[in-house]
Amino acid sequence: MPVNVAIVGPTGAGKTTLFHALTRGHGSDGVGMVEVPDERLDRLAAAVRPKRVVPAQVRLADAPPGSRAQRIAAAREADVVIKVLRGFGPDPDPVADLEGIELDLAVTDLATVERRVETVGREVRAGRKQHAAELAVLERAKAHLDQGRGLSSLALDAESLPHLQPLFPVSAKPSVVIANVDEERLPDGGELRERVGALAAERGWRALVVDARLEAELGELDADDAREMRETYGLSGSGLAAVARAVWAAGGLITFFTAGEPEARAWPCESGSPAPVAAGVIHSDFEKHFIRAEVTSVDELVAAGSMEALRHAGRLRVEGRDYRVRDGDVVFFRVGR
Ligand SMILES: Nc1nc2c(ncn2[C@@H]2O[C@H](COP(=O)(O)OP(=O)(O)OP(=O)(O)O)[C@@H](O)[C@H]2O)c(=O)[nH]1
Ligand SMILES: [Mg+2]
Repeated sequence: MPVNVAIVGPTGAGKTTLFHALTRGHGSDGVGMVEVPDERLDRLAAAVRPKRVVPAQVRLADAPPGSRAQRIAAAREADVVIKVLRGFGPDPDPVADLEGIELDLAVTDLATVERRVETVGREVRAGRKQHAAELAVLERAKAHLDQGRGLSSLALDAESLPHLQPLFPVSAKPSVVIANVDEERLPDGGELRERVGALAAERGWRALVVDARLEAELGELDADDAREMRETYGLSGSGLAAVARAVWAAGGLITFFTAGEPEARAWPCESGSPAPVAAGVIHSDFEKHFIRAEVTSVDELVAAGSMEALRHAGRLRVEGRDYRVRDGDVVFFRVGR
């Protein structure tokens, strides 16, 4: 299952421009794959010299044209939402843009929460007191949403959270905020970045300043020309790479690697997954037929040159089904048939 990412934002904020830049023009019908750059994979590949190198990918959906309901549905299905704000053109007000998106999503969640309040309220009035705590949490959420505020800024403790999660609130989705600026505001977006950054931080989100149109153009150049061009704008790295990494982090994913002769590859995995579940990311049969995992780190593998060399030296750790795969592990899964 790839990680699903949806782009939302006001009309003309540059959503489609960013979509094309991130998918390098390969997206069709508003859906495309985005590679997540990872220097560890680059180092692995340089050491192992496999035939193919496959970075982790996320599936990106552009905001569909047409109805609001469709756009909300796309955001609801996503694991991570990219919120694009207009920071170019006449009178840009990215803070208002972000508040506008938030209001839109809050209104959606309000409808869901209100229906739930009615149902649970009936239960409580009928004397089923075990629902009282749930009702209290729902009422708090409702009051918060009523002010046009999304649920990501509502502080909830570990006991309250489970009462809202089954409603899949779209205003609480992990998000990455992109202030899409024009060239004059590069490299850092100035005070615009500060205001957007503060608002995003209150909600637990990362905010990035990107010139989507420039990034799309840079994507057409070869690496050296792109670097030179970036330097003239004071940019230190690819804005698109930064977006991909921020999405990855927002999704709460860790990365493990496989490194064989045909292929070195980065794989996504939910933090805390047991080894058989991680194996299942590669192939569903691998979970069922899992025998053991042979594990090392990127640094050890780079030093040794191959999994084989480590195996011969007896330096691969052997782990069983209770092992929880960690970020940066390089794994060889032994599977039966
Ligand atoms: N100056 C500048 N213009 C941009 C930038 N990003 C997008 N644009 C322009 O803004 C216009 C709208 O961009 P789109 O990418 O189509 O915006 P959108 O958010 O997809 O718009 P809708 O799908 O209609 O809601 C286009 O003319 C873009 O070329 C940018 O970073 N700087
Ligand atoms: Mg568009």
